[in-house]
Amino acid sequence: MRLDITRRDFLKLSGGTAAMLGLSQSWVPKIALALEQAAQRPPVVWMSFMECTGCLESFAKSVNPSTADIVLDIISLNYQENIMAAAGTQAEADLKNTLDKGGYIAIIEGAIAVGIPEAMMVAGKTSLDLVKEVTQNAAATLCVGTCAAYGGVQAMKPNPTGAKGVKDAIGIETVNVPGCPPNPAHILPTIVHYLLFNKLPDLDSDGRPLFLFEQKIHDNCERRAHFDAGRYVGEFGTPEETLQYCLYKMGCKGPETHSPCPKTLWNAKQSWCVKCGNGCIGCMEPDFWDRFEDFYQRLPNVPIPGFVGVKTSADWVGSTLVTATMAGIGIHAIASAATGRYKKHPDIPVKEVPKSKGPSEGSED
Ligand code: FSX
Ligand code: SF4
Repeated sequence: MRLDITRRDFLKLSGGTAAMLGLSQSWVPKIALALEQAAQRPPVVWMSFMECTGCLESFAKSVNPSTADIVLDIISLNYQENIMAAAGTQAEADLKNTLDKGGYIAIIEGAIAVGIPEAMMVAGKTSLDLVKEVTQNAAATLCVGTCAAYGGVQAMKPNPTGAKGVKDAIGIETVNVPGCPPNPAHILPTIVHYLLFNKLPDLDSDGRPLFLFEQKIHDNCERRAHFDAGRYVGEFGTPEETLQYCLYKMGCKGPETHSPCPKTLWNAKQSWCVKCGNGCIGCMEPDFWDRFEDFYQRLPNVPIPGFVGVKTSADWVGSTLVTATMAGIGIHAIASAATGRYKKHPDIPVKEVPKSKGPSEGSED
């Protein structure tokens, strides 16, 4: 075993990885073994195309394990333009050797210029040619970041270069770990899954590992109880913000974004967007630059749990919950109100919103 990280850190890493993979702690020794056996560390070639290098920045800030631990002990990073030791002809030779041998993991960062290939060139080759070359003999292709996965900011309308994610650009299957930037805590477990089971993880319809991206931000958000109770921040700088009410009205895209951010957290598990007080901008979703164009505009319709078959706005449910609570009726009654049944009963006021001087609950703005 060539691991230089301390045994304590190593077991912590294995334990944390087991949790991320949804495995019991009894898997920790197997994960440890898989990582140890990565003494034949899997060769990795990391290529960057149209992007801002935020993905590598994020990866470079990895802790537990640190970037150095990953690069020196867990994988064999044979080519990465920003952090590799080799340069010039030596670097090109390393790349060619790895590609010729095959069986490596290709990590792609950044979008591919498909419409105008010359818009993105490295050493005289277009990104379209390079991505074909680098993925041709790969055992697996991992797209790191929303740009490589789905096109990202370059593909935003009007998309002048015809930018696309790798799958759409060259028609190969990819494992996508999106995010703008992606979380290093999502990248490593994806690689470990491959080492452990010798196959790619099950993916959702957007190519994301299901063990990470099956649930939505909204499913695990620490402010969810406020959402369900109809308590929202309606404006920054208000008591509702201080009370850390739900950010739905401030444009939070958590109800439509698949990601484990509230569980994995960021920056050595210190925080994440919603905890910092800003709504989720949906950066793990395809086309989020266009689909969620105004990050501070509330989502028009959000499904409310417990209201089977009802899709209504949280504005309306917020006010209805408060009114219904005041009227002493329960959740089923509120569901009935949501389906319109109470419209026949004018005695039950479902739309009146009580005014309060303190932090409002479900207030209309
Ligand atoms: Fe894209 Fe990565 Fe956003 Fe930037 O390289 S996912 S623009 S954080 O850096 O590709
Ligand atoms: Fe959390 Fe956003 Fe959902 Fe509110 S809308 S509970 S802030 S994810």
